[in-house]
Amino acid sequence: MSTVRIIGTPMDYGANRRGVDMGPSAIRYAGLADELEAAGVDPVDTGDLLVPRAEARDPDADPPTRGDAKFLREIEDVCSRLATDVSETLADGAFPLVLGGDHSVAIGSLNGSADDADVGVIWFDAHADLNTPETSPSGNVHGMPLGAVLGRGVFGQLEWAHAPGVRESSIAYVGLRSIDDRERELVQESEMTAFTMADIDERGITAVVEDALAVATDGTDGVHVSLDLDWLDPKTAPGVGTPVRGGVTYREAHAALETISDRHERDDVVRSMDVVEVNPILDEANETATLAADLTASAFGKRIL
Ligand code: B3U
Ligand code: MN
Ligand code: MN
Repeated sequence: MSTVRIIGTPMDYGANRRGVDMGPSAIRYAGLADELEAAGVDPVDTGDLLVPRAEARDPDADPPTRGDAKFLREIEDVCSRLATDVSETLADGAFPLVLGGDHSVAIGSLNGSADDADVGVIWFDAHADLNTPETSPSGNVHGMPLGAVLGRGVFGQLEWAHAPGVRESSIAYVGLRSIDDRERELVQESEMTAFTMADIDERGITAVVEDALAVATDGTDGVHVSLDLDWLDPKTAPGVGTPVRGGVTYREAHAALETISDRHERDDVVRSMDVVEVNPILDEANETATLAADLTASAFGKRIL
């Protein structure tokens, strides 16, 4: 039985409002470990990474190049430690499952996963998360994790952020529907593959995810799956920081993650995963965290029969 190491990262420094720091607790409370056992894997919870309190921060401490990314120093601190945990988990032969936190935690998980490997990425998200401090309209780092790992803009000088083992051509977005104007150009000019909600409408979720898997596995040592809960429609997942209408349904989301686990069962392709942006403060009866736990179980092979 494979071991899945759960690494909680209760950080909300990259988000525009508080609450996603409670995501790891909410997902655990929703029964993640039991769900994973039902999926046939052995979950080992290593607890939460220590995230420094915002009050402890010196607002003048950031060098000027970081001025347009809020809390970058704190995010560096957390993501550097997370990267170490993820790469050590892989070295131990276990599977790192990172619970966010806002999506900036993916800078840490991808740096860890791609520490010693070429890693493809499947990015389930309403957003492209490709900004840099230079292009961001908000300064929120949760809109920048892919810009960071690709070393775009100022991130090219930040070793903790840039992950050379992640190549643009090995990244596939699934379900994009909210992109800034500047970001749209960046996506179009890039070598990334972008499947929007329109592609899902037209071709069906399974065909789209199979194509995304083809992109992320081609010439790589494995795939990192990044699941932002705002990928789903807010009717299904109301407890997220930045809801955007028109997302995937409950059934489409399960079908997507089942497609991933079917492929994984055949070829052992998935090496790491994060589940991010669950905000229990904005939720109803922990619905979104429960969904996050269910979807994660589907990704690890839980089936109805
Ligand atoms: N693209 C916008 C909004 C955003 C990105 N990711 C989330 N929101 N969750 C930005 O601020 O970069
Ligand atoms: Mn995101
Ligand atoms: Mn998002």
